[in-house]
Amino acid sequence: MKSALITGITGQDGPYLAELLYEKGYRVYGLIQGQNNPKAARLAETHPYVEILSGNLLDLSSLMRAFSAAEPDEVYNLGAISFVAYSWENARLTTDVTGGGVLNVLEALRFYQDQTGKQVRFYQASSSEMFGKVQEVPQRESTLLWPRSPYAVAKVYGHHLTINYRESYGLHASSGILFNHESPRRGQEFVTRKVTQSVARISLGLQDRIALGNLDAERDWGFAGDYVEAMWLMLQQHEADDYVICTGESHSIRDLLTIAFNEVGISDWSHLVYSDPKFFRPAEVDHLIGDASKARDKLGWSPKVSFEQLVRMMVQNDVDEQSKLSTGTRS
Ligand code: GDR
Repeated sequence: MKSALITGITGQDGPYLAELLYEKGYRVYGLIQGQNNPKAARLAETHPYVEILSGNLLDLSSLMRAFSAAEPDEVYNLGAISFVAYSWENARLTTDVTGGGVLNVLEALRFYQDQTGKQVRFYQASSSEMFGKVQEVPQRESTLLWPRSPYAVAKVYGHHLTINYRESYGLHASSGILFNHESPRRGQEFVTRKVTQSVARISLGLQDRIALGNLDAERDWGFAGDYVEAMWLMLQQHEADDYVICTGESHSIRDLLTIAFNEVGISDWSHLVYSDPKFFRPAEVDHLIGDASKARDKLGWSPKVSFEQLVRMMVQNDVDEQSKLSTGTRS
C-alpha cells in the first residue's frame, strides 16, 4: 500500500486530493498545525480515513517527525498562506510559510531519503500568480516570471527551489503551475466564492448588494476536483518536471457575475454590485490565461468542468447552504 503525506490538508485542494488518493488505495496522512485546531475535528468528520499528523511548515523538526510517521512514497506540499491580498499585510509571514515552508519540506524529505534509502516523490503547489505582469500570452512553463505580490514572490522562490533540488540532488520533485481553481469548498475570501455566496444570499433576500474590487481582472478558472488529478499524474511520471495546469479560457469578474446572477434568474446585476476601494490591490494581475498543452501531451490531462458549469455548481451549492442556514436561524 502506498503512503502519501499532504501538507495544507485543510485547504480547498487537500480534501479533494485525499479523496482521490484514498480511492486509489493510498494511506493518506495530513499535516495540521496548531493546538485544538477546529479544522482537524471537521476533517476527522468528513474524511475519517485521513491520518492526522501535527506539524508546521515553519518547524523543520515537526516535518521530520511527520516523514518518520507517514513513511511517504509521495509528498504533496499544498500548505501555504494562499490569499494574495493578505500577503501585502503580512509579507514576512507569507514569505516564511509560502516560501520558506518549501525549503523545510524539501530538507525534511532529503533527510528522510538519506536515512531510509527510500525514494520519495514530491509535488510543489506553484501558482499562475508567478506570471503576474504577464510577459507572454498565453502563459506556459517557459514564460518569464514577473510576480506582483509578496505571495507570488514567495511562490517563485518555492518553484525555483523545487527545480534546484531536482537538479542538485536528483529528487523526483515536480512543480505544478496551477491557474485559479475553484469549487463549492473554496474559501469565502476568494472572489468566485464571495460572488456565488453573495448571489445566493441576494436571491434569498438575505443580503442587498456585493462590495467588490477590480471587476476587469481576468482569470483562467478551472475546477479544483480536476486539478488534483493533475497533481497525482505528475508524480506517476518516470521523470519529474514542471507543468502548467489551466483551462486555456479567460473570463473577467464581470463574466463571473453575469453567470452567477443568471443562475438565480437575475439578468441585470449593475445595481446589486458596488465598488469598494479596500478590495483593490496595490499591484494587480490583470490578465491570466494559460496553455496546458504540455500537461495534455505528457500527462494525458485535460479539464472536464467548464467555467459556466463551475459557477452554476457553486451558486447551486450556496443557495442550498444558505437556505438551510436561514431556515435553521428562523426555527
Ligand atoms: P487570486 O484569487 O488572487 O487570483 O489567487 P482571488 O479570487 O482572490 O482574486 C481574483 C481576482 O479577483 C479580483 N477581485 C477580488 N478578489 C477578491 N478576493 N475579493 C474581491 O472583492 C475582489 N474584487 C475583485 C482580484 O483583484 C483578482 O484580480 C488565487 C489564490 O487561490 C492563490 O492562492 C492561487 O495561487 C491563485 O489563485 C492561482
